[in-house]
Amino acid sequence: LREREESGRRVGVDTAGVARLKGSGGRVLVVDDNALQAAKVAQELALEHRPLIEADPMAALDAARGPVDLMIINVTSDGFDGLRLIAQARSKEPTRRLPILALVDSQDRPRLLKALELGANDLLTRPVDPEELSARVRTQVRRKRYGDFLREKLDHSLEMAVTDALTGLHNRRYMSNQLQPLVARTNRGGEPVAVLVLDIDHFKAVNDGFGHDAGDEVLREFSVRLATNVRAVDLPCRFGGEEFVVVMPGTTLEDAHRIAERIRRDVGAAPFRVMDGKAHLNITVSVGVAATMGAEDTPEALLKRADEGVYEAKASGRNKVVA
Ligand code: GH3
Ligand code: MG
Ligand code: MG
Ligand code: MG
Repeated sequence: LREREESGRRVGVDTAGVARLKGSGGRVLVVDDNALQAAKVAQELALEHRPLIEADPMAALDAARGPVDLMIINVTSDGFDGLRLIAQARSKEPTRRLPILALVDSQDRPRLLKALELGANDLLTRPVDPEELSARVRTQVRRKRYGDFLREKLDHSLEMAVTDALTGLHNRRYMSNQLQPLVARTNRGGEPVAVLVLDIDHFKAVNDGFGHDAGDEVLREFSVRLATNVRAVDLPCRFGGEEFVVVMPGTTLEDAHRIAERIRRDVGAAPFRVMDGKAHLNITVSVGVAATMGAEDTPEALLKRADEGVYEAKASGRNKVVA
């Protein structure tokens, strides 16, 4: 009875300090309603890891969505179905890839095999041998850490591949990838797509007069004003140099023109503060606007028309929007 009462409680063993000392400590969720067995396992783990005991499988599944590196699940419990818990953890994110050790009786071949079949990464047999526990847990925690590391690196690389390093806006590659399917959808009878091409006026004079770093600061501040003046659905990108593009899904030429005008005004409204306030520069921008026409339009043709707008704006005195 006492064991049952205890089992309902969640017992956290505070070993964060020890784990940090050793560097590689994992957060290990021990899912077991056998309180004595769970406490023994946790105590053993606490030498190197941060164990947490959970007697209830639903609460465990919930906890496993948090910062956990490994679950040890008792699959021989009378109180809950450990095999079912493995299946549930494997069936959806974010526990799909979470390492699982199944705690099982070595003679219980059917459950042992079932646990592996459902996706347990390894087994622990009862009674638990401390050295075996330590070795198997360490292997799983290492694997998990390395997997997390690779995934983070991959996410970062993917992000970098579509981001402009100077401004944090999307880059030209990303813009092209997004524009292609949008124009294709328009051609199948979908809503229109508009683009803006923006080119900062006399930008070379900024570099020549105040240095390349001041030029970079202008590009960053310009990006902020650009991004804050478009809608959430719009995609502001740095096309290269001092040239920017905004892709506007579901936008008519008239609406795009209005937004372009708003951007042009905001850029010219207040000087750009650069070099820690040592200089305040009046910046203007020329903008070309185009929207999809007919069913045969292409991203290249669309951008070319917007580019012609920029050329016209430059030729007629700059600081203008031309559709
Ligand atoms: P216009 O009004 O006709 O557009 O004149 P402009 O001076 O803006 O145009 P131009 O194409 O002659 O000059 C663009 C300059 O932008 C030249 C180039 O050195 C500079 N530039 C391109 N990329 C960067 C960058 O990343 N940082 C800085 N600081 N300057 C850049
Ligand atoms: Mg240019
Ligand atoms: Mg130019
Ligand atoms: Mg320019």
